[in-house]
Amino acid sequence: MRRLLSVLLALGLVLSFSLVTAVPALGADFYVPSPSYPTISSALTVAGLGDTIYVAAGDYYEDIVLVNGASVLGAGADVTTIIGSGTGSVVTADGVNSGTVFDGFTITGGWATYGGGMYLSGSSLTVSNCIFYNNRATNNGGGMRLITSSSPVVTNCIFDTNTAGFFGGGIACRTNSSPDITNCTIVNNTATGNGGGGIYVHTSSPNITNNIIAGNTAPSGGGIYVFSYTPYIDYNDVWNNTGGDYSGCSAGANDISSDPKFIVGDPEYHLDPDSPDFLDPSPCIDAGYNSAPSLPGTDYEGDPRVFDGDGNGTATADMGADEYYIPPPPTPPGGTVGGEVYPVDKTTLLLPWLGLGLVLVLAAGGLILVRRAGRLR
Ligand SMILES: [Ca+2]
Ligand SMILES: [Ca+2]
Repeated sequence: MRRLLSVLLALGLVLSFSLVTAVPALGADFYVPSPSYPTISSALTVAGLGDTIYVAAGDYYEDIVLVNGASVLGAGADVTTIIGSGTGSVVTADGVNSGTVFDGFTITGGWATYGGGMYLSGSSLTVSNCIFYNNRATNNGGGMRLITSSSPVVTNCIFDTNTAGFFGGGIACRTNSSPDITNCTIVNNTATGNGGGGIYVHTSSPNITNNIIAGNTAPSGGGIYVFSYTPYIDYNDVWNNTGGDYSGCSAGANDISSDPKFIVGDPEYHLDPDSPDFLDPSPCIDAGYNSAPSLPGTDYEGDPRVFDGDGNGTATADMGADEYYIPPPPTPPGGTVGGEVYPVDKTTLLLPWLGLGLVLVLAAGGLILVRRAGRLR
């Protein structure tokens, strides 16, 4: 009887183990492209809560629909591009909650009535380190449109050369959508029909902090256009927007309006430090707010944020997607350099002496043998 019980118990254990292993693990990783998942969309059809889709560098010709809880991570906006079909939004998020991350892509080629690059409805995910370039909306939200209580974190993103027929060339926030728009570079976007070349706000209260909003165009409020509500606006550089920098709102107490001095011809809008003399650096270096809502811990290329870019001894966040960063000099090999003591690699120092010691021991041993041999003769 006892033996029978043991067998049954063992069988039960095997069965329960089989059942456990048959269920896909929560938090699975998917890789695109791969034989099973050649496109991002093919991975999104099976991914769910807690999963992560890793997308390798390359160009992907598709429109994608995000799913709640499945993060989609590109290899970086400079090498991973989603090129939309031109018949709708490139990226759609409907009911995608916080905890979901969309990061590291260039989004281009979108053409939709609303939200050419990205369309968010009731979605509050994190959108970070992305470039929205050359997307179009015939109505509003050329780069991105948010509606129905969408309050995502939008950080370290570049909105460049997106257009809308009416409102919000770069971003349109509507119907209780209150995102944190922090450390973004919003440039050269256009709203042709009405307001908000850079950002359009309607019945929403976004936090707009540490951004560069420059060179955008609209008939009214070329930089930021607010139809109603009072968004939090501070520590931005809002400059040279055709149709006015602000409409329906005022500049934040710490906003500036100066040429951000990007490195000329750089599509990723790095801030020019005017090195090596630093006489006329970008005014956005160390001009941001360290307590900005959802301040990212790095910039869009992975440089640490916050960094003391002006060398005054106080580390302060920059405005825009780039943080000006000087990597530390490589650590020299052990020893004393220029009066500063660096950590000494004891092994490197001891090795030559060990070698010399071995030679001496062998020489002494040889000498003894020769002497002994001499005595024996
Ligand atoms: Ca800084
Ligand atoms: Ca940087």
